[in-house]
Amino acid sequence: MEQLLQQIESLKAEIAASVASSQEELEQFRIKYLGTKGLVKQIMGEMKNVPVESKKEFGQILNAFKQVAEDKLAQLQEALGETESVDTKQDYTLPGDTIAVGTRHPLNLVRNQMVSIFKRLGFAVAEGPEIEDDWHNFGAMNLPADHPARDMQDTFYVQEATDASAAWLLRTHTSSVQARVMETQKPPIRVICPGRVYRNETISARAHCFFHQVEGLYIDENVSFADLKQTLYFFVQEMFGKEVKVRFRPSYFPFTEPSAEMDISCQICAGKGCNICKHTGWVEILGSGMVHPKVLENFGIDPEKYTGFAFGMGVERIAQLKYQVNDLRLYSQNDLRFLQQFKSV
Ligand code: 2NM
Repeated sequence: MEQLLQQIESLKAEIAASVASSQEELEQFRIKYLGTKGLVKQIMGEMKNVPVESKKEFGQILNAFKQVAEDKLAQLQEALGETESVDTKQDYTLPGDTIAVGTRHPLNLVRNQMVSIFKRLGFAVAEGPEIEDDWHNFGAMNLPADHPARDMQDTFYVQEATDASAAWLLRTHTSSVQARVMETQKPPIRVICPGRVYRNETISARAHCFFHQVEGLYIDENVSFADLKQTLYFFVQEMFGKEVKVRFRPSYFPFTEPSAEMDISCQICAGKGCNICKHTGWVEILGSGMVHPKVLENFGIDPEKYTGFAFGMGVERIAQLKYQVNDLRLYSQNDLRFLQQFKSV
């Protein structure tokens, strides 16, 4: 009995001096003192050898001993929990977890920029269907029935017809949207039409069966070719910077007269000569002209009273010059190594 009391006292001292610097050490402490084969249980087993008159007193001593072990376990657990949480879980000075954010498609970035420049000049935005009838895509645009653009080789027909004017097709330019604007609105008209267009081309680095356009149309009294030039000059300066040089070359489109194409100084080599500009220092970026009187007449707009200019350009081309994209296919392959380079929103 005396021996047992001494053992309890020394174990209490041992418990008081115990430390646990990890969950493992804490568990070892629990097993040693409070486990099913632990010291507390072992000493409680000695109860049967204690004389009857001492049982009550010894029982109290044992309970107090067990309490000491349990209190210490709780204390060690709390201490360990606190240090652990400070180290990892609740350190508010740690940097936050990064969330993967998507990127805008380069064609959308450039399209948005183009649209916002023309909006500042007072242009409204119009959109229309990608499946069109022959009239809105070709007929109204002064493309004669035998024009090569109408050929199966160039145009995707959704539904052919013996009478060409009854055919359905994938629009080959967004002029079809401008046709719908002229059909429903009276001058003054000032719109841009961004959108996807389709042409039956073999896919390569330089050609694709679909691409994106922004076309513009401005009809009012006294709209001149000088207005056309100044509008487009403003656009490229906003798009590429004040240093950009421009030149206009005479051209031909069935829906404009006169017609012109506009070149800008090469944005890749600054005019020194490279593959993109074929060593000329100039790159073509758009077609334009004064709206053909027949086109105006098709929509009941009097060409004696009103004049207009129109232009069309490819978003892929502008994006190529801005981001040096040398293969058109990159725009539609969804390769994340390409797309993730465009971080701006
Ligand atoms: C171009 C080039 C020149 C154009 C003409 C018209 C409309 F509707 F007024 F007839 N819309 N777009 C046009 C003119 C488009 O793209 C190269």
